[in-house]
Amino acid sequence: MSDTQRGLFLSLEGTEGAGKSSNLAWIKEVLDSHNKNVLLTREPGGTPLAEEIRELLLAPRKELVCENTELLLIFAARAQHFQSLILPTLEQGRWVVSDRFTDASFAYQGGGRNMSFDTIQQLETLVQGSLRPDLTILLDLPVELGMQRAAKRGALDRFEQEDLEFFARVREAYLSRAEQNPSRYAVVDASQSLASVQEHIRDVLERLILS
Ligand code: Z5A
Repeated sequence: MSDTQRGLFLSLEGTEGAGKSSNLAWIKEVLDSHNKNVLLTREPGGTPLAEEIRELLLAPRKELVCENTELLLIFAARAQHFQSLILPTLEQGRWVVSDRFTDASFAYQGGGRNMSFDTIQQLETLVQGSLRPDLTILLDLPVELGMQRAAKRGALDRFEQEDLEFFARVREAYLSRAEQNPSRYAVVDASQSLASVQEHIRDVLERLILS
């Protein structure tokens, strides 16, 4: 199927407490109101096997998780998600909105863990070929504010236990990817009220639909 027949692929990204969960349903609501047939999904996860890998990845554990192990588990989950859900859905002409995708690997493993961006890029090509999201919405906010918001949620997973410097590197990596890919990225100021954030997201989506 040619790219013009397939549905559009959107990803939603952000650092800790940026409000992805709070805005995902809103994105679907806006797209539904424009009669787009949308599948919401998430990473890591999205299929039964990939959700099992998610649990392995997020569970706090005594054993130190090696960086390569983490990266390969993330891409193993992504390979399953991409081949068995994302690609077939796009090929049916439906839209897919994923709560995180490969930009998160560049930001968390590349930025946060200081892993090689080249290695991540090789895995990206192995798993996705040349397919990239058509639009990536980055919810951006100061790390301290995001951590304050996230702290209200209770028990912390393995990533949420990282320190402020880790999340500062993650944010920097996201912003630098946005700068490198200005036509794909829409950066939304997530420090604003939820209503303002949603208004901005609606504008971004309506511009995409009308383009
Ligand atoms: N990870 C990775 O390392 N590499 C990868 O390639 C991928 C993922 C794909 C799980 O991701 C972890 O996987 C993630 C990176 C890693 N770890 N971290 N951190 P996840 O996306 O499932 O988990 P998450 O980052 O914790 O996201 P989340 O649960 O969707 O939460 P959120 O984006 O941080 O936002 P929220 O729960 O919607 O909002 C947090 C609180 O703020 C909540 O109380 C809201 O009511 C409040 N909120 C939200 N927006 C506002 C505004 N605008 N004003 C005031 N208050 C607000």
